[in-house]
Amino acid sequence: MVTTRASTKYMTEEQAMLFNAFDPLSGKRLQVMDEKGDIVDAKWMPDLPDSKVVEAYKVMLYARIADTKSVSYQRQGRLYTLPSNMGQEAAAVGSAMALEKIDWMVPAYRELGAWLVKGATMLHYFLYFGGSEEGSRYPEGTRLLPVSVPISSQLCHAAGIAHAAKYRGDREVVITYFGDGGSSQGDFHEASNWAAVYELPVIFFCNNNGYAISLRRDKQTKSKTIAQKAIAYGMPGIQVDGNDFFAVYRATHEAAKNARDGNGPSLIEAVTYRRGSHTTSDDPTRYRSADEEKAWEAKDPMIRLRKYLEKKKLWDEDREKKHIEEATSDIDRQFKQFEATAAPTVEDIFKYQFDEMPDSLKKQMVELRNFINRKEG
Ligand SMILES: Cc1ncc(C[n+]2csc(CCOP(=O)(O)OP(=O)(O)O)c2C)c(N)n1
Ligand SMILES: [Mg+2]
Repeated sequence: MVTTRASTKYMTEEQAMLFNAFDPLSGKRLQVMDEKGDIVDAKWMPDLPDSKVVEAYKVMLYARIADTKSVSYQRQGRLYTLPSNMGQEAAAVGSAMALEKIDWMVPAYRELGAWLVKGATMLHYFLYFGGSEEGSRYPEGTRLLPVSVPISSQLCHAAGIAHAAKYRGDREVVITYFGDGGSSQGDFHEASNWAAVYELPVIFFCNNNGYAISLRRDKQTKSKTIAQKAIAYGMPGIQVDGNDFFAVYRATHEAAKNARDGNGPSLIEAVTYRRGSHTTSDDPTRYRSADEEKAWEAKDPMIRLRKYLEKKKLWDEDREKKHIEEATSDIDRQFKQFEATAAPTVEDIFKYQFDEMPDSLKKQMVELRNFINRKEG
Protein backbone atom coordinates (compact mmCIF):
# COMPACT_ATOMS: atom_id res chain seq x y z
CA MET A 1 0.00 0.00 0.00
CA VAL A 2 1.30 3.46 -0.89
CA THR A 3 0.12 7.04 -0.76
CA THR A 4 0.43 9.69 -3.43
CA ARG A 5 2.46 12.74 -2.46
CA ALA A 6 -0.73 14.73 -2.45
CA SER A 7 -2.65 12.68 0.06
CA THR A 8 -2.34 10.55 3.19
CA LYS A 9 -4.85 8.07 1.84
CA TYR A 10 -3.43 4.61 1.18
CA MET A 11 -4.17 2.85 -2.08
CA THR A 12 -2.63 0.02 -4.06
CA GLU A 13 0.51 0.73 -6.03
CA GLU A 14 -1.36 0.21 -9.28
CA GLN A 15 -4.00 2.74 -8.26
CA ALA A 16 -1.41 5.35 -7.33
CA MET A 17 0.84 4.73 -10.34
CA LEU A 18 -0.50 7.35 -12.75
CA PHE A 19 -0.90 10.04 -10.09
CA ASN A 20 2.60 9.43 -8.77
CA ALA A 21 4.14 9.41 -12.26
CA PHE A 22 2.53 12.81 -12.91
CA ASP A 23 2.87 14.34 -9.47
CA PRO A 24 1.59 17.92 -9.88
CA LEU A 25 4.83 19.41 -8.57
CA SER A 26 6.97 17.45 -11.03
CA GLY A 27 6.05 19.83 -13.84
CA LYS A 28 4.91 16.87 -15.96
CA ARG A 29 1.76 16.84 -18.06
CA LEU A 30 0.18 13.63 -19.30
CA GLN A 31 0.20 13.42 -23.09
CA VAL A 32 -0.39 10.15 -24.92
CA MET A 33 -0.89 11.46 -28.47
CA ASP A 34 0.89 14.40 -30.02
CA GLU A 35 -0.33 17.01 -32.49
CA LYS A 36 0.48 14.79 -35.46
CA GLY A 37 -1.78 12.06 -34.14
CA ASP A 38 1.17 9.84 -33.13
CA ILE A 39 1.23 7.93 -29.85
CA VAL A 40 4.16 9.34 -27.90
CA ASP A 41 3.65 7.61 -24.55
CA ALA A 42 2.19 4.15 -25.17
CA LYS A 43 2.46 3.24 -21.49
CA TRP A 44 -0.59 5.34 -20.70
CA MET A 45 -2.61 4.52 -23.80
CA PRO A 46 -6.08 3.54 -22.56
CA ASP A 47 -7.29 0.06 -23.39
CA LEU A 48 -10.02 0.97 -25.87
CA PRO A 49 -11.31 -0.93 -28.90
CA ASP A 50 -10.95 0.94 -32.22
CA SER A 51 -14.73 1.17 -32.50
CA LYS A 52 -14.86 3.21 -29.29
CA VAL A 53 -12.23 5.65 -30.56
CA VAL A 54 -14.16 6.09 -33.82
CA GLU A 55 -17.32 6.67 -31.77
CA ALA A 56 -15.49 9.31 -29.71
CA TYR A 57 -14.36 11.14 -32.85
CA LYS A 58 -17.90 11.04 -34.22
CA VAL A 59 -19.33 12.62 -31.06
CA MET A 60 -16.58 15.25 -31.07
CA LEU A 61 -17.29 16.11 -34.70
CA TYR A 62 -21.03 16.20 -34.01
CA ALA A 63 -20.41 18.58 -31.08
CA ARG A 64 -18.18 20.81 -33.24
CA ILE A 65 -20.86 21.08 -35.94
CA ALA A 66 -23.60 21.65 -33.36
CA ASP A 67 -21.53 24.34 -31.70
CA THR A 68 -20.81 26.18 -34.96
CA LYS A 69 -24.46 26.02 -35.99
CA SER A 70 -25.66 27.22 -32.57
CA VAL A 71 -23.39 30.27 -32.67
CA SER A 72 -24.79 31.13 -36.09
CA TYR A 73 -28.40 30.63 -34.91
CA GLN A 74 -27.66 32.97 -32.01
CA ARG A 75 -26.30 35.56 -34.44
CA GLN A 76 -29.58 35.32 -36.34
CA GLY A 77 -31.50 36.03 -33.12
CA ARG A 78 -32.95 32.52 -32.93
CA LEU A 79 -31.16 31.51 -29.68
CA TYR A 80 -30.05 33.52 -26.64
CA THR A 81 -26.47 34.04 -25.43
CA LEU A 82 -24.53 30.79 -25.40
CA PRO A 83 -20.99 29.59 -24.57
CA SER A 84 -18.99 27.92 -27.32
CA ASN A 85 -17.33 24.55 -26.68
CA MET A 86 -15.15 24.79 -29.81
CA GLY A 87 -11.63 23.50 -29.13
CA GLN A 88 -12.56 21.71 -25.92
CA GLU A 89 -14.20 18.62 -27.44
CA ALA A 90 -11.52 16.11 -26.39
CA ALA A 91 -11.75 17.20 -22.76
CA ALA A 92 -15.55 16.97 -22.81
CA VAL A 93 -15.95 13.69 -24.71
CA GLY A 94 -12.84 11.97 -23.32
CA SER A 95 -13.86 12.54 -19.72
CA ALA A 96 -17.53 11.62 -20.21
CA MET A 97 -16.72 8.42 -22.09
CA ALA A 98 -14.54 7.21 -19.23
CA LEU A 99 -17.56 7.04 -16.93
CA GLU A 100 -20.33 4.50 -16.45
CA LYS A 101 -24.04 4.99 -16.94
CA ILE A 102 -24.65 4.97 -13.17
CA ASP A 103 -22.24 7.88 -12.64
CA TRP A 104 -23.49 11.42 -12.11
CA MET A 105 -22.41 14.39 -14.20
CA VAL A 106 -22.62 17.83 -12.63
CA PRO A 107 -21.81 20.33 -15.37
CA ALA A 108 -20.83 23.96 -15.65
CA TYR A 109 -22.00 25.38 -19.01
CA ARG A 110 -19.33 24.62 -21.61
CA GLU A 111 -19.17 20.84 -21.97
CA LEU A 112 -21.57 20.14 -24.81
CA GLY A 113 -19.71 16.97 -25.90
CA ALA A 114 -19.92 15.56 -22.38
CA TRP A 115 -23.66 16.18 -22.12
CA LEU A 116 -24.22 14.45 -25.46
CA VAL A 117 -22.32 11.39 -24.23
CA LYS A 118 -24.35 11.39 -21.02
CA GLY A 119 -27.67 11.39 -22.89
CA ALA A 120 -28.69 14.99 -23.52
CA THR A 121 -29.75 15.84 -27.07
CA MET A 122 -29.43 18.96 -29.17
CA LEU A 123 -33.12 19.54 -28.58
CA HIS A 124 -32.37 19.91 -24.85
CA TYR A 125 -29.51 22.28 -25.68
CA PHE A 126 -31.62 24.43 -28.03
CA LEU A 127 -34.45 24.59 -25.51
CA TYR A 128 -32.10 25.60 -22.72
CA PHE A 129 -30.31 28.28 -24.72
CA GLY A 130 -33.65 29.30 -26.16
CA GLY A 131 -34.73 30.22 -22.62
CA SER A 132 -36.81 27.18 -21.68
CA GLU A 133 -36.32 25.18 -18.49
CA GLU A 134 -37.60 22.19 -20.46
CA GLY A 135 -34.06 21.99 -21.79
CA SER A 136 -32.98 20.65 -18.41
CA ARG A 137 -35.60 17.91 -18.34
CA TYR A 138 -33.58 14.89 -19.45
CA PRO A 139 -35.05 11.42 -19.90
CA GLU A 140 -35.66 9.51 -16.66
CA GLY A 141 -32.46 7.82 -15.50
CA THR A 142 -30.10 10.31 -17.20
CA ARG A 143 -27.74 11.21 -14.40
CA LEU A 144 -26.97 14.69 -15.67
CA LEU A 145 -27.70 17.83 -13.68
CA PRO A 146 -28.82 21.09 -15.33
CA VAL A 147 -26.31 23.66 -16.58
CA SER A 148 -24.84 25.73 -13.76
CA VAL A 149 -24.03 29.34 -14.59
CA PRO A 150 -23.07 30.60 -11.08
CA ILE A 151 -19.38 29.78 -11.23
CA SER A 152 -18.33 26.70 -9.22
CA SER A 153 -21.60 26.47 -7.28
CA GLN A 154 -22.01 23.06 -8.90
CA LEU A 155 -18.89 21.71 -7.17
CA CYS A 156 -20.69 21.69 -3.82
CA HIS A 157 -23.66 19.94 -5.41
CA ALA A 158 -21.29 17.29 -6.73
CA ALA A 159 -19.71 16.77 -3.31
CA GLY A 160 -23.20 16.48 -1.82
CA ILE A 161 -24.30 13.86 -4.34
CA ALA A 162 -21.07 11.93 -3.75
CA HIS A 163 -21.63 12.12 0.00
CA ALA A 164 -25.10 10.63 -0.42
CA ALA A 165 -23.71 7.87 -2.67
CA LYS A 166 -21.06 6.99 -0.12
CA TYR A 167 -23.54 7.08 2.77
CA ARG A 168 -25.85 4.71 0.93
CA GLY A 169 -22.99 2.44 -0.12
CA ASP A 170 -23.71 2.93 -3.84
CA ARG A 171 -20.84 2.43 -6.29
CA GLU A 172 -21.49 5.48 -8.43
CA VAL A 173 -18.95 8.21 -9.04
CA VAL A 174 -19.63 11.91 -9.62
CA ILE A 175 -17.81 14.08 -12.14
CA THR A 176 -18.09 17.84 -12.00
CA TYR A 177 -16.71 20.42 -14.43
CA PHE A 178 -15.39 23.90 -13.78
CA GLY A 179 -12.98 26.35 -15.36
CA ASP A 180 -9.63 27.94 -14.55
CA GLY A 181 -11.63 30.96 -13.34
CA GLY A 182 -13.81 28.70 -11.23
CA SER A 183 -10.76 27.60 -9.24
CA SER A 184 -10.74 31.04 -7.57
CA GLN A 185 -14.24 30.67 -6.16
CA GLY A 186 -14.76 29.82 -2.49
CA ASP A 187 -17.03 26.97 -3.52
CA PHE A 188 -14.04 25.23 -5.13
CA HIS A 189 -12.23 25.26 -1.79
CA GLU A 190 -15.25 24.14 0.20
CA ALA A 191 -16.18 21.32 -2.13
CA SER A 192 -12.57 20.09 -2.45
CA ASN A 193 -11.95 20.12 1.27
CA TRP A 194 -15.25 18.44 2.06
CA ALA A 195 -14.76 15.74 -0.57
CA ALA A 196 -11.20 15.00 0.55
CA VAL A 197 -11.98 14.87 4.28
CA TYR A 198 -14.91 12.50 3.75
CA GLU A 199 -13.12 10.57 0.97
CA LEU A 200 -16.02 11.12 -1.40
CA PRO A 201 -16.19 9.61 -4.90
CA VAL A 202 -15.87 12.85 -6.88
CA ILE A 203 -13.75 13.85 -9.86
CA PHE A 204 -13.12 17.60 -10.01
CA PHE A 205 -12.48 18.19 -13.69
CA CYS A 206 -11.02 21.61 -14.46
CA ASN A 207 -11.16 22.79 -18.04
CA ASN A 208 -8.25 25.19 -18.02
CA ASN A 209 -8.97 26.92 -21.33
CA GLY A 210 -6.62 29.84 -20.72
CA TYR A 211 -9.20 32.49 -19.88
CA ALA A 212 -12.02 33.46 -17.56
CA ILE A 213 -13.83 35.73 -20.01
CA SER A 214 -10.98 38.18 -20.72
CA LEU A 215 -8.85 37.34 -17.67
CA ARG A 216 -5.78 35.30 -18.58
CA ARG A 217 -4.85 32.20 -16.65
CA ASP A 218 -1.62 33.84 -15.34
CA LYS A 219 -3.70 36.54 -13.65
CA GLN A 220 -6.09 33.98 -12.16
CA THR A 221 -3.72 32.24 -9.75
CA LYS A 222 -0.03 32.37 -8.80
CA SER A 223 0.04 28.55 -8.62
CA LYS A 224 2.14 27.04 -11.42
CA THR A 225 -0.65 24.60 -12.14
CA ILE A 226 -4.24 24.20 -11.09
CA ALA A 227 -3.55 20.47 -10.58
CA GLN A 228 -1.17 21.27 -7.71
CA LYS A 229 -4.02 22.77 -5.71
CA ALA A 230 -5.00 19.13 -5.07
CA ILE A 231 -1.99 18.78 -2.78
CA ALA A 232 -3.36 21.28 -0.29
CA TYR A 233 -6.62 19.36 0.01
CA GLY A 234 -4.99 15.95 0.27
CA MET A 235 -6.20 14.40 -2.94
CA PRO A 236 -4.40 13.16 -6.02
CA GLY A 237 -4.07 15.72 -8.80
CA ILE A 238 -2.88 15.50 -12.38
CA GLN A 239 -2.39 17.88 -15.28
CA VAL A 240 -3.22 16.47 -18.70
CA ASP A 241 -3.12 17.68 -22.27
CA GLY A 242 -6.79 18.50 -22.59
CA ASN A 243 -6.69 18.38 -26.39
CA ASP A 244 -5.51 14.78 -26.31
CA PHE A 245 -8.52 12.47 -26.18
CA PHE A 246 -6.44 9.53 -24.91
CA ALA A 247 -4.77 11.45 -22.07
CA VAL A 248 -8.11 12.83 -20.88
CA TYR A 249 -9.76 9.42 -21.08
CA ARG A 250 -6.94 7.66 -19.21
CA ALA A 251 -6.76 10.19 -16.37
CA THR A 252 -10.53 10.22 -15.89
CA HIS A 253 -10.68 6.43 -16.06
CA GLU A 254 -8.05 6.14 -13.28
CA ALA A 255 -9.74 8.82 -11.19
CA ALA A 256 -13.09 7.05 -11.54
CA LYS A 257 -11.58 3.67 -10.64
CA ASN A 258 -9.97 5.17 -7.55
CA ALA A 259 -13.18 6.87 -6.49
CA ARG A 260 -15.22 3.69 -7.04
CA ASP A 261 -12.74 1.70 -4.95
CA GLY A 262 -13.32 4.04 -2.02
CA ASN A 263 -10.12 6.09 -2.38
CA GLY A 264 -11.89 9.43 -2.54
CA PRO A 265 -11.73 12.41 -4.88
CA SER A 266 -9.17 13.63 -7.37
CA LEU A 267 -8.51 16.74 -9.37
CA ILE A 268 -7.82 16.70 -13.11
CA GLU A 269 -6.61 19.82 -14.86
CA ALA A 270 -7.14 19.57 -18.60
CA VAL A 271 -5.04 22.17 -20.40
CA THR A 272 -7.01 23.26 -23.43
CA TYR A 273 -8.06 26.39 -25.31
CA ARG A 274 -11.41 28.00 -25.93
CA ARG A 275 -11.19 28.63 -29.68
CA GLY A 276 -14.44 30.55 -29.83
CA SER A 277 -15.58 33.55 -27.83
CA HIS A 278 -16.44 33.28 -24.13
CA THR A 279 -20.09 33.56 -25.05
CA THR A 280 -21.79 35.03 -28.08
CA SER A 281 -21.76 38.39 -26.21
CA ASP A 282 -17.96 38.49 -26.11
CA ASP A 283 -15.34 39.72 -28.56
CA PRO A 284 -12.04 37.90 -27.89
CA THR A 285 -10.07 40.02 -30.38
CA ARG A 286 -10.07 42.70 -27.68
CA TYR A 287 -7.91 40.65 -25.31
CA ARG A 288 -5.99 38.02 -27.30
CA SER A 289 -3.87 37.99 -30.42
CA ALA A 290 -4.46 36.32 -33.77
CA ASP A 291 -1.03 34.66 -33.40
CA GLU A 292 -2.09 33.03 -30.15
CA GLU A 293 -5.29 31.76 -31.74
CA LYS A 294 -3.35 30.37 -34.69
CA ALA A 295 -0.88 28.54 -32.45
CA TRP A 296 -3.76 26.81 -30.67
CA GLU A 297 -5.52 26.00 -33.92
CA ALA A 298 -2.59 23.70 -34.69
CA LYS A 299 -3.23 21.88 -31.40
CA ASP A 300 -6.92 21.39 -32.13
CA PRO A 301 -8.24 18.13 -30.65
CA MET A 302 -10.25 17.21 -33.75
CA ILE A 303 -7.31 17.40 -36.14
CA ARG A 304 -5.16 15.24 -33.93
CA LEU A 305 -7.68 12.44 -33.37
CA ARG A 306 -8.61 12.44 -37.04
CA LYS A 307 -4.94 12.04 -38.00
CA TYR A 308 -4.61 9.12 -35.60
CA LEU A 309 -7.68 7.41 -37.05
CA GLU A 310 -6.61 8.02 -40.64
CA LYS A 311 -3.16 6.55 -40.01
CA LYS A 312 -4.87 3.44 -38.66
CA LYS A 313 -7.20 3.36 -41.71
CA LEU A 314 -10.20 3.77 -39.45
CA TRP A 315 -11.32 7.04 -41.03
CA ASP A 316 -11.09 8.83 -44.38
CA GLU A 317 -12.46 11.79 -46.30
CA ASP A 318 -15.60 9.90 -47.42
CA ARG A 319 -16.49 8.91 -43.87
CA GLU A 320 -15.85 12.47 -42.71
CA LYS A 321 -18.20 13.88 -45.37
CA LYS A 322 -20.88 11.28 -44.65
CA HIS A 323 -20.76 11.96 -40.90
CA ILE A 324 -20.91 15.72 -41.43
CA GLU A 325 -24.03 15.23 -43.60
CA GLU A 326 -25.70 12.92 -41.09
CA ALA A 327 -24.86 15.11 -38.10
CA THR A 328 -26.01 18.26 -39.90
CA SER A 329 -29.38 16.79 -40.80
CA ASP A 330 -29.86 15.41 -37.26
CA ILE A 331 -29.05 18.81 -35.72
CA ASP A 332 -31.28 20.65 -38.24
CA ARG A 333 -34.18 18.29 -37.47
CA GLN A 334 -33.88 19.06 -33.75
CA PHE A 335 -33.57 22.76 -34.35
CA LYS A 336 -36.82 22.68 -36.35
CA GLN A 337 -38.44 20.76 -33.50
CA PHE A 338 -37.20 23.42 -31.07
CA GLU A 339 -38.54 26.28 -33.18
CA ALA A 340 -41.91 24.53 -33.43
CA THR A 341 -42.14 24.37 -29.61
CA ALA A 342 -44.14 27.08 -27.86
CA ALA A 343 -41.89 29.71 -26.30
CA PRO A 344 -41.68 29.68 -22.49
CA THR A 345 -43.88 32.17 -20.66
CA VAL A 346 -43.01 34.36 -17.67
CA GLU A 347 -45.41 32.23 -15.63
CA ASP A 348 -42.97 29.30 -16.07
CA ILE A 349 -40.51 31.10 -13.79
CA PHE A 350 -42.99 30.83 -10.93
CA LYS A 351 -44.76 27.57 -11.61
CA TYR A 352 -42.33 24.93 -10.38
CA GLN A 353 -41.09 26.23 -7.03
CA PHE A 354 -43.94 25.01 -4.86
CA ASP A 355 -46.68 22.44 -5.11
CA GLU A 356 -49.14 25.21 -4.33
CA MET A 357 -48.02 28.72 -5.22
CA PRO A 358 -47.87 31.03 -2.16
CA ASP A 359 -49.73 34.38 -2.36
CA SER A 360 -46.47 36.38 -2.36
CA LEU A 361 -45.34 34.63 -5.54
CA LYS A 362 -48.78 34.94 -7.16
CA LYS A 363 -48.54 38.68 -6.56
CA GLN A 364 -45.08 38.88 -8.14
CA MET A 365 -46.26 36.85 -11.11
CA VAL A 366 -49.17 39.23 -11.78
CA GLU A 367 -46.88 42.25 -11.37
CA LEU A 368 -44.35 40.82 -13.85
CA ARG A 369 -47.05 39.92 -16.37
CA ASN A 370 -48.51 43.45 -16.13
CA PHE A 371 -45.05 44.99 -16.50
CA ILE A 372 -44.35 42.96 -19.65
CA ASN A 373 -47.76 43.72 -21.12
CA ARG A 374 -47.17 47.44 -20.53
CA LYS A 375 -43.67 47.21 -22.09
CA GLU A 376 -44.93 45.38 -25.14
CA GLY A 377 -47.51 48.05 -25.52
C1 LIG B 1 -20.50 33.45 -9.10
C2 LIG B 1 -20.30 34.05 -10.45
N1 LIG B 1 -19.50 35.13 -10.59
C3 LIG B 1 -19.32 35.70 -11.80
C4 LIG B 1 -19.96 35.19 -12.90
C5 LIG B 1 -19.74 35.82 -14.28
N2 LIG B 1 -18.95 34.91 -15.11
C6 LIG B 1 -19.52 34.14 -16.04
S1 LIG B 1 -18.41 33.15 -16.82
C7 LIG B 1 -17.13 33.79 -15.93
C8 LIG B 1 -15.72 33.29 -16.17
C9 LIG B 1 -15.51 31.86 -15.85
O1 LIG B 1 -14.29 31.42 -16.32
P1 LIG B 1 -13.83 29.94 -16.19
O2 LIG B 1 -14.19 29.40 -14.86
O3 LIG B 1 -12.40 29.87 -16.59
O4 LIG B 1 -14.75 29.15 -17.24
P2 LIG B 1 -14.82 29.32 -18.83
O5 LIG B 1 -15.92 30.31 -19.11
O6 LIG B 1 -13.51 29.77 -19.33
O7 LIG B 1 -15.20 27.98 -19.35
C10 LIG B 1 -17.58 34.74 -15.03
C11 LIG B 1 -16.71 35.49 -14.13
C12 LIG B 1 -20.81 34.07 -12.71
N3 LIG B 1 -21.46 33.50 -13.73
N4 LIG B 1 -20.95 33.52 -11.48
MG1 LIG C 1 -11.63 29.37 -18.46
